[in-house]
Amino acid sequence: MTDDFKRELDRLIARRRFMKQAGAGAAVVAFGGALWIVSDELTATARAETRSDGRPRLPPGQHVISRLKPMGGDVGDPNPAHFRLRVHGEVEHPMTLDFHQLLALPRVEQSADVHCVTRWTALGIRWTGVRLSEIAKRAKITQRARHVIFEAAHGYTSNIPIHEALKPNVLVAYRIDGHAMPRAHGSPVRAVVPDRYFWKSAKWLTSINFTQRDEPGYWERRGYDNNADPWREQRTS
Ligand SMILES: Nc1nc2c(c(=O)[nH]1)N[C@H]1C(S)=C(S)[C@@H](COP(=O)(O)O)O[C@H]1N2
Ligand SMILES: [Mo]
Repeated sequence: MTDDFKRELDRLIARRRFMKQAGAGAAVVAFGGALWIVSDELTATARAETRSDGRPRLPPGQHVISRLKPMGGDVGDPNPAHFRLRVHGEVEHPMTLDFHQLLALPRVEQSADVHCVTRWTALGIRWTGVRLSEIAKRAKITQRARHVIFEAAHGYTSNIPIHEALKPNVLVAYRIDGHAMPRAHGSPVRAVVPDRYFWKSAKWLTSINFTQRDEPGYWERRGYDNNADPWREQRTS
């Protein structure tokens, strides 16, 4: 089986599973020639669930869809052989990792929900990658590091405070749901910050800058909220 075929098969199986849980209140939406399912029942269920931090699983104003939707952006070079990740700024050991060096770092596989500011949420996406905290430890961030700026292809950036960046659920990810990162979702490597709206999760990641001062990113300079906490509905500023 080719990778594409396996991916398509997994997608069909996942859709079937989602359809079974979605119940009567399911609607099918077409987007760019593909299908997504929106489920009132799964939305209600996720709203009733409680996370370990006491928050409801589903942030206010969100509805559950069957899987990630590619949201576009200025696509970067997907070739892992060309990949370099520069780690710089407030670090004692600046470094540049190629794809193999990134893969050699302690790997975690964990599922996380994704909340897009356009009001869809995808539950339980399985991400594989390296914790940002692991990279911070290896680069030896200094006491002055207060913010993380993700830098991506064609000048896209996003910013998060250091306490958010060092949470164990924040990843530099290279696989989604057991498959290599698809091009539309940031191949070969993207950031994943599950507890912020998804625009903070820079795709086609090229560098990580630890800074003393905050540097509002691409969307933050265009009217989106600097903090972007979905549970406080920090959508626009
Ligand atoms: N490099 C880069 N990363 C990016 C973007 C972008 O335009 N360029 N868009 C952001 C926005 S607005 C969203 S909603 C998510 C979408 O990720 P997805 O396409 O995997 O769903 O990626 C974020 N990361
Ligand atoms: Mo977005």
